Amino acid sequence: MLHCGSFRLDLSRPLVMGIVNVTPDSFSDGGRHLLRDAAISHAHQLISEGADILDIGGESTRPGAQAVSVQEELDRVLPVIEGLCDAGVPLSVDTFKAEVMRAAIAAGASMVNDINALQQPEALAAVVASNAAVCLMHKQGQPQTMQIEPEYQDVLHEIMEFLRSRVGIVEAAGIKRERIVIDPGFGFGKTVEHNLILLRKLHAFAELGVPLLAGLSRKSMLGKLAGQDVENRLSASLAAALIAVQRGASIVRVHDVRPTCDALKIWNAVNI
Ligand code: 9MG
Repeated sequence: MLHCGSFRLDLSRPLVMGIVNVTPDSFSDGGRHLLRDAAISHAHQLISEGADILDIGGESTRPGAQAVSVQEELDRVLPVIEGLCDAGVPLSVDTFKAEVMRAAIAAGASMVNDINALQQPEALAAVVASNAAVCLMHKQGQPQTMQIEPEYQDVLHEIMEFLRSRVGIVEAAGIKRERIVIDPGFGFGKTVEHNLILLRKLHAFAELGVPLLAGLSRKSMLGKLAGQDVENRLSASLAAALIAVQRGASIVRVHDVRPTCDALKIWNAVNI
């Protein structure tokens, strides 16, 4: 069971985390209210398609994406979280900023998805002071530059040791294991070959004793491998999600919820 605020998520079957990007480029440039309304209606659509968790983010972390201020991020995500807090599924806030974590949790978020693994000052304290779950993700470098020649001696070992250390620190600070999820951070400071090694060896992360989340949906590695632009990566994303689940992922973070749920129904029928 994952303890996620007042929710208890049964991990005996793989869960689907639906992505809700509250960024002007993702929905509309038509102003704050339109952005909020579009994000909320997209979120309801993802719930009707079978999403178990929604991941709501106000700052893109794609390579080269523009950084946004704390206030701008708050203005984007809080109205969406407030509008969805009775939607019946746990809401995760995708942020690495402590101020945004605190406000999002107060508004109803029950999980923090931190690409920075709670390393920013105050981020750890913000989650400790709550009953929210946390996803600790690995990345090398910063989103603006992380894809410029990422380097590892042993990518699997380095990422496992980073996550082992973060789980230890976070647990020692008072966040129980039941609230912790780990994520190798596909595409965050990794070449296609690094990502493939991680996906091939994903089973190894089970050793850390906490659930694993995998985010591969529409990522550029899939584009490179399948020879498809971002609009045409559904098949590759489904293949990647199934491989991740087959190799131990408990949660897959995806854009395309309905097709992923359908694919997982087949997986479940065979495996559960
Ligand atoms: C925000 N975000 C983008 N990609 C991600 C991934 O692979 N994992 C997690 N946890 N968050 C992600």
